[in-house]
Amino acid sequence: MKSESGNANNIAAQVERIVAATPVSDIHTHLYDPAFGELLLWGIDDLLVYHYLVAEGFRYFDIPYEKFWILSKTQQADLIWDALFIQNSPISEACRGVLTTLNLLGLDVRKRDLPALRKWFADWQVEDYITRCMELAGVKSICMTNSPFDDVERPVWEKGFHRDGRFTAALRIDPLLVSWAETAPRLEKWGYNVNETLSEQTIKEVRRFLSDWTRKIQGRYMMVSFPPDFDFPADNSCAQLLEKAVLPECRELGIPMALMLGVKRQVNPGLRLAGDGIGLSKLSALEHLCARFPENKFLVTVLARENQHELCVMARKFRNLHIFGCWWFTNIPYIVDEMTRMRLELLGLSMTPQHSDARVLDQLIYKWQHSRKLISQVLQDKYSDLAKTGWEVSPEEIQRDVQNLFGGAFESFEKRKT
Ligand code: FIX
Ligand code: ZN
Repeated sequence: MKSESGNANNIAAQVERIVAATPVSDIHTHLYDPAFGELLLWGIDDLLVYHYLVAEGFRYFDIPYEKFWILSKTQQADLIWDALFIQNSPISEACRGVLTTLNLLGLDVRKRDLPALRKWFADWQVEDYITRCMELAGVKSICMTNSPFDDVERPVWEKGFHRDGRFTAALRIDPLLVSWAETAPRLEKWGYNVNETLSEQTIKEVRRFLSDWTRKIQGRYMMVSFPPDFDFPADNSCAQLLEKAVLPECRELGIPMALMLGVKRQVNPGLRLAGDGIGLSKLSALEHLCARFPENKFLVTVLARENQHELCVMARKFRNLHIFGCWWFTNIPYIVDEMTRMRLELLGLSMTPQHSDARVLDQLIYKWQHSRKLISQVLQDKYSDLAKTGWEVSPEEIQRDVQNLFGGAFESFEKRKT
């Protein structure tokens, strides 16, 4: 007969093996199909100038912001490398991530030799490198963030291209909801008969815009990020457009609406992309949306740690709410561990614990390596708690559960009729 600790070791090893080997669908990234050319970032310099590292670099730099921004990418990367890896040990999650990535790519990080790293990357072709990164990260599909409001991205869609089947799309509509006054004239220019007042005609045309673009990109969901003060219901264009155009169109197309709540854009504009902050969201707005639109599906992540518990409880009340990912400032081991435990304890397996939010292809490697380790540890604890009651999970059951966490639960949510 096996001892109790022998069984526990066995389960732990099985969970570790299964979590490491199960491919994941990454449901939110800022990566692009290679057809978008320069928009797909990769390589050591892009890893180093990631906005997470820019923000950390400025804790040490003493040059003015503008002096940094006029430097070339290589020069910026040199400064960040020196401040965050050479002058100080690279302990932060974003720094450690660069090293995990390099290490798993088979590079010797001990040498601290940036020119040699650059040489190694220069030998890759992007198509091969995508395959290598996805293999190492165990990622089977990458959902992009696609904005018709991006002047570099839009023409690529308009011209058309042969899709890489590993990349799926999501329609990002922040400007439409967050700054309607500036966005209306753009829609008008693109042939939609709208004006600033939200007349019936305008609503109809906004819906046509959403439908055209969702179909063009084959969007899996529409998405928006909102500041902490987002409210619903409310007497403003954002709430009106959401209620009258966006949600009805999501219903019509049968796709979820993703809400990313709690980002305070540009609290420090000098930092550019690195200058966004955080605030506590008013989740009663989400509660109203879930209750009032049971036929809409909401895919939600919140930025503030202090909002996480309330969000989990809300997902217990509304099955049209699917929570996902440890977004941005919460994607650090300390908080991922806490959030993953809390979500599993409150929701079981009916959620998607992580997305990568990768902006640079190679980041898939570290983001998934780090997340897998944490998710595996939490699952091991949970299954071993079950084992204490006599309930033993089989490898097939573990596999099923992990598949759900790594994209299966999200797919069921997508398919579910409301
Ligand atoms: O709004 C978003 O999708 C955010 O993830 C980004 O805007 C943010 O800059 C980011 O990269 C966070 O990880
Ligand atoms: Zn994002």
